[in-house]
Amino acid sequence: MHGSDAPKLDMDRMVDSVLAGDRVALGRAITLIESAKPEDRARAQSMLDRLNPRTGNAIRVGISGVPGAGKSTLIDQLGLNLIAKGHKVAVLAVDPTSTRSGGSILGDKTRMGRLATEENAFIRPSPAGDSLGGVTKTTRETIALVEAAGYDLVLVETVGVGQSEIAVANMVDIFVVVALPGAGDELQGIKRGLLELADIIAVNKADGDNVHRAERAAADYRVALHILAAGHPDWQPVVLTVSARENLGLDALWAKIEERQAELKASGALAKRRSEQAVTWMRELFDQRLVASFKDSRRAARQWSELEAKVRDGQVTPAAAAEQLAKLLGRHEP
Ligand SMILES: Nc1nc2c(ncn2[C@@H]2O[C@H](COP(=O)(O)OP(=O)(O)OP(=O)(O)O)[C@@H](O)[C@H]2O)c(=O)[nH]1
Ligand SMILES: [Mg+2]
Repeated sequence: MHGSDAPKLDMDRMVDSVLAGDRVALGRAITLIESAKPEDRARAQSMLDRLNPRTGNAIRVGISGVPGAGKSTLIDQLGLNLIAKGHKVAVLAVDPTSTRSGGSILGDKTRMGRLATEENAFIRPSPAGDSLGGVTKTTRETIALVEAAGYDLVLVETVGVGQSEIAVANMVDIFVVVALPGAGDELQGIKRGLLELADIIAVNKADGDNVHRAERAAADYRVALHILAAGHPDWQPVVLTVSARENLGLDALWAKIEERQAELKASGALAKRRSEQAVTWMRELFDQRLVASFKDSRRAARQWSELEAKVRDGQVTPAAAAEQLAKLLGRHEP
């Protein structure tokens, strides 16, 4: 065997093992796509290209909600229920704050402790210390990998307090917002922007003394959504009450998810949504690449930091600075 064949054979083996559902290979493949080294990026891209025909077969569900709403507990229980029905469940996270807050969304493994030990579950925390753009890229590519590995349900957890929920909404088929019980019109701190992304709102912790409050919160959400959804005939969000801890209402939640997915598929909306997502994704990647290669140019980098300082001091307006930088794009120099 020639030495130069080794990387190719290595890649063949990795692709075959991922397709065979080998968890170790899947873990290695994800590590490869998380890598920022240029040589790894080329290998990652060729791996993704080869796996591409075997992707797209999962139901992709985003799970968002304020901190403490019970997202992880819900994913743990729902995941177990679905594994019992014969599904293979992958759980990913989009959490660009994981280093700042000192713990990843899934770092607290106890909340998914039961699912984590299941043969047919694959849990991958958000890569630490990356920007939202970086985490988004990794998560999208990881969705493709787990689909190629035979997982038929992908759950993506994210906290609904920043931009990450929009990033997640742009990579899933169905977006679920986990809400807390509690009456009152402030709707427990959930931003309108988050509600507008929701296909399903699951008011969680509908157990013990909370049952009544959860029902009232659900009624409040129905009213709020009814108003928000006016003028959007394609958007018909539903509200359910569940208890992740007591495993109540989760079958109904799953039935809704499956029903929605089936409707989307039958009407062609799913294919449309996914191709729109692909185009948006291409644009985002291009923007990222453009900015990165621009900053790689020494002259541009120098100008960039000088102008940034001037904008900070108020010497130059942001618009004028952007205009000056854009002019550099027309010139070709290292
Ligand atoms: N009573 C009750 N408590 C619950 C339920 N689901 C979750 N909890 C509790 O709520 C707390 C937060 O649960 P998590 O699942 O970690 O919530 P999360 O939304 O994933 O939180 P972050 O990842 O920190 O944003 C924990 O103490 C859970 O035990 C439920 O259905 N009923
Ligand atoms: Mg969590």
